[in-house]
Amino acid sequence: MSPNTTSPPSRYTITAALPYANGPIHIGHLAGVYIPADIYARYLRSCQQDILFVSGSDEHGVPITIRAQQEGITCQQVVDKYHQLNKQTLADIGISFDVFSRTSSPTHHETASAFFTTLHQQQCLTTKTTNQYYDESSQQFLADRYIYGTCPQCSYTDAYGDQCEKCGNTLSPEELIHPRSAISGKQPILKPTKHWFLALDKHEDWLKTWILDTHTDWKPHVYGQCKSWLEEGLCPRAITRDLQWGIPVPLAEAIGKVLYVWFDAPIGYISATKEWAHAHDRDWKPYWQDPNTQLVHFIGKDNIVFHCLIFPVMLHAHGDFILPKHVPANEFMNLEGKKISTSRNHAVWLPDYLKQLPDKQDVLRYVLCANAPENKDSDFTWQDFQAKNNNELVAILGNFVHRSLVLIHKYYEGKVPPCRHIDESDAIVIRYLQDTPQQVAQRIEAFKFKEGLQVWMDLARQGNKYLTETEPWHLIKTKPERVQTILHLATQIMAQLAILGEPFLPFTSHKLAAMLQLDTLLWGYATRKEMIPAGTVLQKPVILFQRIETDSLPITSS
Ligand code: B3M
Ligand code: ZN
Repeated sequence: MSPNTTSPPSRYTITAALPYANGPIHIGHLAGVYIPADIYARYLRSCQQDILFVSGSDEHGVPITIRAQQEGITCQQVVDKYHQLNKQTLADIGISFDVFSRTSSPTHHETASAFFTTLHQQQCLTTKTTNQYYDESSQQFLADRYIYGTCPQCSYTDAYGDQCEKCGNTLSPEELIHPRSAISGKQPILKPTKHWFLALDKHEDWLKTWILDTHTDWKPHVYGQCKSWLEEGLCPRAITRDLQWGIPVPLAEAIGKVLYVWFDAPIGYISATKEWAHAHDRDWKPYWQDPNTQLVHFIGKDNIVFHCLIFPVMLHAHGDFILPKHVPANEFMNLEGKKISTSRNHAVWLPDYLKQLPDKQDVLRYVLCANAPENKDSDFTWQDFQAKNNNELVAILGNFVHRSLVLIHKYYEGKVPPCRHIDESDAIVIRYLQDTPQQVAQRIEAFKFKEGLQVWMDLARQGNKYLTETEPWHLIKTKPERVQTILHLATQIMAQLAILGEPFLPFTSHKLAAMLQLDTLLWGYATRKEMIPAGTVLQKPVILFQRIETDSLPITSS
């Protein structure tokens, strides 16, 4: 159901996965999470719904400590650097967060600590003592990634404690032959350590009903992954770690231990909401506690278990929180036929893109949405990027807008002509204008952004076809009244393209709206018969998209 602009607004809390602050954003993150989340948020905003779009940097966890070690700087320096960079580049590509916070913030530390304390007091946690590797020379327990050794399967000598990169075998550290510490290079000893666990097994029953019975509307791959986890049976999950970087476990007996990054990170959505509310003199609670609020998590498929099972268990066990309504996780986007890999630098990094192809934010947004990995993995290639730019954005959208504006300036000095007598070809266009807002809205509400974008682009196609078939340039002498109607309707098509295109290509929509003197991009306005009244003086056309030649394309390192 499309949000009805006359009824009171519905409330939505929209979250986008918190990017790790240990590296820049790449196109896989954008296509999988940030672009779809932004389309959804912008659309609902344009429908005047009460929405809050939150994200922030995920600043804890072992990868950050490893990056700090590699770069010879502190963990805080690592997260400061990448938090700033990611916050800036996401803003530069037009991701319209209401708040982009970070998990090192004091509010987050307090919120996550208090969350743990509540679960502990309500006896939702269990404890267990196990033997784990400990580096005596540096006096610390070693995370799996901090232990190297010989793979028992293929004898590779530099396998990690959680996986052998040579044969792909998943490992636990005790299986490694000749384990060594990545910190000192020495052989670690096994030492007992106590940890706190979230008893997922106790929540299996309601999770099964909640997901398998009431969320049959989730995407098949999301539902399928949940189903297989649930069928395998859930076990208690450790939510504490022996690590020096993170949020200290708020218990006297847990000195030197921190909360597991995947425990604190999703709470980051709540902390960010609190910070936003504080800054805007609003109440954070309705966004997380009012059962009428729709909580929607945008994530990549590797995060499904955390957002569909573990975080809901945390919220439910804590009490007072709503659970996610939708988790429209995406699959992965590959690059030139190969998996994106940050360690092998096989990626298109957002800061590089913005530098090398300035002012082409919407081209990237268009290509990533048109090719989004919504239900299966997809592939990004520079050739396809170029083709979509030249054959669709330039040849269809840009061309239609340019032709229409040039004709209006040529024949009417830029003044929108009135609509006169309507014949069959005009009636087709009018019907198209009546249908399209609802057609695009339905796709966006069903998280079918790719299809929504296509329906939108079809409107520009329809506009081109209309001009080509009616040939106003041949009628101007003989049937000037026909030309008035045609260019009046072409103007309305442009206006609708601006309004309905805003969630997808916001930079372009604003440029187009300026040319049309259109001062609102509210969705409801697109259903008006006359979005741009006759007599409005339009600006001279500016070029919306430039052709991209092969030699100006960046080469992907691989
Ligand atoms: N930091 C991002 C990732 O897995 C991870 C998401 C946290 S969302 C609470 O790539
Ligand atoms: Zn191996």
